[in-house]
Amino acid sequence: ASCATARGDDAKPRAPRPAAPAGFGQLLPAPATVRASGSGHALGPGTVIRTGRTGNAEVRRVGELLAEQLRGPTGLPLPVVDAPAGGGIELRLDPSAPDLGDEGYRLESGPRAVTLTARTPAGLFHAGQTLRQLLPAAGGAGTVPGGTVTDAPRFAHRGAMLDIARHFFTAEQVKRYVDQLAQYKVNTLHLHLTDDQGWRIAIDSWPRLAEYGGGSEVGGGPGGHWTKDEYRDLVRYAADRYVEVVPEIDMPGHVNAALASYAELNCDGKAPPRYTGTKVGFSSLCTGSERTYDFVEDVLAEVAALTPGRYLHIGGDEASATAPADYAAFMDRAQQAVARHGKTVVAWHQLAEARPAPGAVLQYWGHDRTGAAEKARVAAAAKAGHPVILSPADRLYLDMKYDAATKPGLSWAGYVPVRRACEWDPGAYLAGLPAEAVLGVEAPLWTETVATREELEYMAFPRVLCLAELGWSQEPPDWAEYGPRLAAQAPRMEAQGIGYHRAADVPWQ
Ligand code: TNX
Repeated sequence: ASCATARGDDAKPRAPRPAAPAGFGQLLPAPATVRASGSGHALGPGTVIRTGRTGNAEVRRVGELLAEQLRGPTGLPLPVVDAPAGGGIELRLDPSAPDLGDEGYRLESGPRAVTLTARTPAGLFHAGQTLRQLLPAAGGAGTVPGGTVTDAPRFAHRGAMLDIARHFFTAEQVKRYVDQLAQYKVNTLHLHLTDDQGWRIAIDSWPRLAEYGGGSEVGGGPGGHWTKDEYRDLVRYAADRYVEVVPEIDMPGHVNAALASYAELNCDGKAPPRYTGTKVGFSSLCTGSERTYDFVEDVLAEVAALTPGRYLHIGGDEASATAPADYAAFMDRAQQAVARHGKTVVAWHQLAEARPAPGAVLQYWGHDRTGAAEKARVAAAAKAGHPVILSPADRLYLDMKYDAATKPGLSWAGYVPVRRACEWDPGAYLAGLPAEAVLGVEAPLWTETVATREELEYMAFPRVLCLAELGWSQEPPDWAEYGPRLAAQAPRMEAQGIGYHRAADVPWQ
C-alpha cells in the first residue's frame, strides 16, 4: 500500500471567502428546537464573556476557552469577567434549568445578551460551540440571530476513532483533531494504540513494547510512541473540550509489535521481526501461557491508571490466528482484568461470538454484506443488555475511499461517498437491535494508507460531519436539507485550515 499519497488540489486550505452571517438553519449538528424571534445580539469591541453568576471555576474555564475560540474569527478582545449582570455573552450553570440531560443547553439571543444556560459545564461548552457557528467563520464580529435554541443530543456516544498504530501520529496532531471534532459536539476519542505495526504507548513494566515495538509503522517509517505524560496531557486536553478518551489495546490478535518486543510472549519463545505491511489476522498472543496473562494484567493496569474515563477497549477483532475456544477463554480473562481495574469493557463486535461480560459494550463494524448470522449475534447480545456502538464500515469508516479517484484509502467495504455516510438511521439500522441498545455512533479512521495530517483531514472531512449529525441530531439527515447545510461549513473549515475533500456529491456553493 502506498502511504506517501499525493493529495489532490482540492485538499489545500483556501483563502477564507467572505462568510454570510450564519443563521439557525445552518447549525451542524441541527439542534433539537429553534425559535427565531426579535432582533439578535451584535458583538462589538465592548462585548465581554460573563461567567460570574455561578462563581464556578469550571464555568470560568469554559468561558476562557470560548473566548479563545471566538477571538480569532471576530477580532474582538472578549475579556472574560466574573461580574454577573450587564449583557454580552453570559454563561449560566443552572441546576433548575429544564432537564436537557448531561449535555443539553439553552441559548437565548436578544439585543441585551446572548445567554447560555445548562445544568452541566459540558452543556455550556456545547452551547458555546453553537454560538461559534452563529457567528461568521472569519473576518469580523457579526450578529447572533435573535431567538432561542433548546438542544440535547440523541445519542450519548458520538465518537471518532484514530489508529495511531499503523502510522504514528503525534499528540499535537491528535489535539488538532480533537479541536476539529469537539466543535461539532463529538464527545469521544477512541485511540487505537497498538497493532501489528506498532505499539504507541509507554508501559513501564514492559518497556520494550514502546521502545522497540513502537519503532516501526506501515511502509517502513520510523514510527514512534507517546510517553505517559504526553498521553495524560492529551487526555486532559480532550477532557477540557468534553471529549472522553477511550484507549484501545487490541488483543489477542493485532499484536505483532508486542510479540516482536518480547520473545516470552510467543508460544515458541521466538520473537518475530517487526511488521510494516498491511495484512491483518496473522498474529496472536499465546493464550495457553500464564506469562501472557501477566502481560495483559500489567498493560491494562497501567492503561487504566492513565484513564479517568469509563472505558477500556480491548479490541478482539480479526483474531483469525487464535482458535475460537482459545479466543473465548482469553477474552474472559481480559474482560476480568478490565473489571478489576474498575473500567467497562468495549470490544469490537466479534466479542459477541465469545462471552461478553455483563455490561460490556460492543462496537459493530459490519456492513451491508455482513452475514445475517453475525448480525443476529450482535442483536441478541444487545437484547441481553449489551450497549452497541455503531460503526458500519460501509458508512462510517473514514479510511474507505470516497470513490475510485480517492488516492489514500481502502475499499474492502466499498466506496463511501459523503451522502452514503450521512443517509442512514442509527436507530433503525440493524435488524432486531432495540433502539435503546444503541449507545451511539463512531467513525473510525484506520491509517494503513493515511500517514499525514493532510491525509487524515482529507479522509475525515467532510464525512465526519455526517457522524456528528447522526450522533447529535434528533432526526437522521435528509440529504436535500443536509447537503447544503454541510456545504455551508466550507468557509468554517477553510478558516480553520482543515484540508477537507471537496467531494463531488456535496452541493458546495
Ligand atoms: C478492519 S475494523 C480492521 C482493521 C483494519 C481496517 C481497515 C476492525 C475492527 N479491524 O484492522 O485497519 O479493517 O479498514
